[in-house]
Amino acid sequence: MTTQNIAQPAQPVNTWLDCDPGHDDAVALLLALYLKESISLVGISTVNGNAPLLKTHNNASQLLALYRAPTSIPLHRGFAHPLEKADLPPPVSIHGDSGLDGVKNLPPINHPVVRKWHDQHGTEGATVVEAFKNMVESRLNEDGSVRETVSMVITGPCTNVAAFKRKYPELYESGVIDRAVVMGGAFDVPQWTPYAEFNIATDPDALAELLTSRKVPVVLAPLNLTHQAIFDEDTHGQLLSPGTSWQEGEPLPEPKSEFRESLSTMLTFFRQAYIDQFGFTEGPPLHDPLCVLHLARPDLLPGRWAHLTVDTSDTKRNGETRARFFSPEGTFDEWEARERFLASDDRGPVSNCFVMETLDRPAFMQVLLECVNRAEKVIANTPL
Ligand SMILES: [Ca+2]
Repeated sequence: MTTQNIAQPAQPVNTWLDCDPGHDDAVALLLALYLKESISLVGISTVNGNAPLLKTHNNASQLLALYRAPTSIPLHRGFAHPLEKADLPPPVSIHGDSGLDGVKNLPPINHPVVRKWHDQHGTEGATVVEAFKNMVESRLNEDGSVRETVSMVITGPCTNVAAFKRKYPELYESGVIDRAVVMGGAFDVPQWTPYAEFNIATDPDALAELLTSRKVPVVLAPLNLTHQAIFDEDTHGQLLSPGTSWQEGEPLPEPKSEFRESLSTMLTFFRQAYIDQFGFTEGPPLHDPLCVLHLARPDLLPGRWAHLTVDTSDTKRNGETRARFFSPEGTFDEWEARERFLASDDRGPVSNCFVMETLDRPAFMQVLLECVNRAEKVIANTPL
């Protein structure tokens, strides 16, 4: 595959990745770093979710070292607890005790490069709100006009971004943040609680906060979509050893590099967790990377504009997402649908969310494998 097969937007989309790594967050981070012609990663933050904050922040630091991320990208520590509700127990069964179990060749937490990432912005936590403030203010002109926009990608609970919106609502809606792309929610499919998907169940009040905006749409990657993003055995064979012909039923090829072994063991752990936990045998769903893919290739992820609500009641339905759809299926950028969102006001129903519904899976797998190729080259030339 050549770079021509990956989208060539006029210029890369400024992107902030707010995550809780997490095996699928790890893949999202890989795409955000290596889809350089489409994505310009301006910042990263961590949040409580797949594991407690202490661990998700460790994992992010280790992954950034593994991927040889440019140290000019800031990594901020976010919130250790949801906005209002009590902590849910982390899903140890899916991601293991560390939140990122089973990954071979991950640089250890005491490695100097990992420590540098880890301690980059102090150890106090929740400084992320001020980081978002600076990120927005630095892109506003003195007269309040917008110099450049940033898309927020949220692949864990929405706590950090919602806390920013609560403290600085004018900055959240200043026009700098053009959308909040959220992995979460589900509609009539099995989920974490009988009613709610994990990210949203963890902090429903945070998503509810984002959904009150009339200026910043939420772009949602619900389970209905992400369960189409299966990392299958054929792709796994290509990941381990590109160009090798591999037939179903044969043992997977040997990894061509330590980096490919890292990713393979990461996704093998995730695959087994899905088998053990859900009886999901066709391969693990790569939920979080679809939020990054949306920014690079919105054409691969059509959906519909909707009015989304989330249940914040003190009942068993807490965290349940419900959508009323307003548009025919199309892509996020289609003019009429965007106008429908932008023209909405207090007099009637408001489309506050674009729900992504369908994935071009083969194209996504090609994008993923291309990012692996690119990262492998950089890693080979950049000793830790
Ligand atoms: Ca996640």
